[in-house]
Amino acid sequence: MINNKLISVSKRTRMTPYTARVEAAGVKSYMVYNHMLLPALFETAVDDYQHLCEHVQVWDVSCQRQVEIVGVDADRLVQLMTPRDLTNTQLLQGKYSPICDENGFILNDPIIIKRDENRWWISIASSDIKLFAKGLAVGLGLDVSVFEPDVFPLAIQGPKAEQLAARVFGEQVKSIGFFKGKMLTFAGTEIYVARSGWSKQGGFEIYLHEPSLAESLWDELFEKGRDLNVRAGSPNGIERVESGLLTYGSDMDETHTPFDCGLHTYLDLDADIDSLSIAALRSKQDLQKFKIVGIVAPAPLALSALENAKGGFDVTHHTELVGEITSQVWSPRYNKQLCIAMLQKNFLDKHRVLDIAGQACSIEAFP
Ligand code: THG
Repeated sequence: MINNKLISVSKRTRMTPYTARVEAAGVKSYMVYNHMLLPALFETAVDDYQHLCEHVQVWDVSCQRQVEIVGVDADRLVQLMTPRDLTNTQLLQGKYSPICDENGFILNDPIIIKRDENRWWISIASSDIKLFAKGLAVGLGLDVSVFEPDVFPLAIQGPKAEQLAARVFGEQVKSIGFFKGKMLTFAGTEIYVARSGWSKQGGFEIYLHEPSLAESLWDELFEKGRDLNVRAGSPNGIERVESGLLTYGSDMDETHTPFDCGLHTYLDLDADIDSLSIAALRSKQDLQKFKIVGIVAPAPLALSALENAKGGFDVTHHTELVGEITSQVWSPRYNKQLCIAMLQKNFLDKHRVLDIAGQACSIEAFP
């Protein structure tokens, strides 16, 4: 809702094979991610958060769309898109890998999964990477197909997620390592299941490629999870800020480099790889104008007066604009207001505290 007005839904605001179940579970709001509905709220943000941290939830994250790249030049094209070295990726392993343009700016921060030899899934955040991949493939004359397959990820997240996944897919789920995966059987169909998900409460993502099984998969998770207090949920804003998970399009966008976003650890600048952004990133000059930080306030911050035209909150030092707050939550775990902010590096080189809306706030490393 924007000023009490609803957003209209059309075919472009794509539904998912789980939408009927999500509706029946009492979803209260959606957001749009990769041109698809993403449930946003079931009870209240705090109830959803507490339940996620104690029990197990099933999330319709179909909007984590896959861009499939397959063909003899697939390895080459995928490596061109990311400065993270994919050379030694194991079959069914995923790697969190920024996608960057020729100047080193971030276009997306997906998980890149090796599905087979010369066959990859790029599990994207919300930006149109399929078009970028197609443009590169056409421009360079590469022998690949680039398309969005009918894959509808369902996440199981929370401290009881492993127990629930084991009841549905068998004990083998327990031997899946972090960001690794296995092909596991449901209703006679082999499905790619990985230990991943956009929370730090633990869990799995089921990359269902057979939409006709969506409702029976959902129902079985709820039947077998009844005594585990399973509920429908969704990526939770409070949990993800406490956990230091960034969201592309809000916390960062194509005006930032991986250095600005604290994603240096996911670059392999010394690797012998052919990647579009690697020369620019290696030069490093002028590639860090900002730094993503946490801002911690002892009491709730009255930010509304600072809201800018893009929905962020301007941060000023005396009267000078030094950056913006991109996400903010009241944290039940720390009993403090936690914000994610993109601040000018020049300012941070000199200051560790800020006055925001009349409160002295500390600036913390993030995540
Ligand atoms: N799962 C899948 N696809 C996705 C997401 C996901 N696509 C969209 C979005 N999330 C992509 N962005 C992220 C950001 C962070 C993580 C995963 C995807 C993440 N990071 C861990 C961390 O920061 O601690 C681990 C990173 C690592 O060590 O490799 O999990 O959630 N399928």
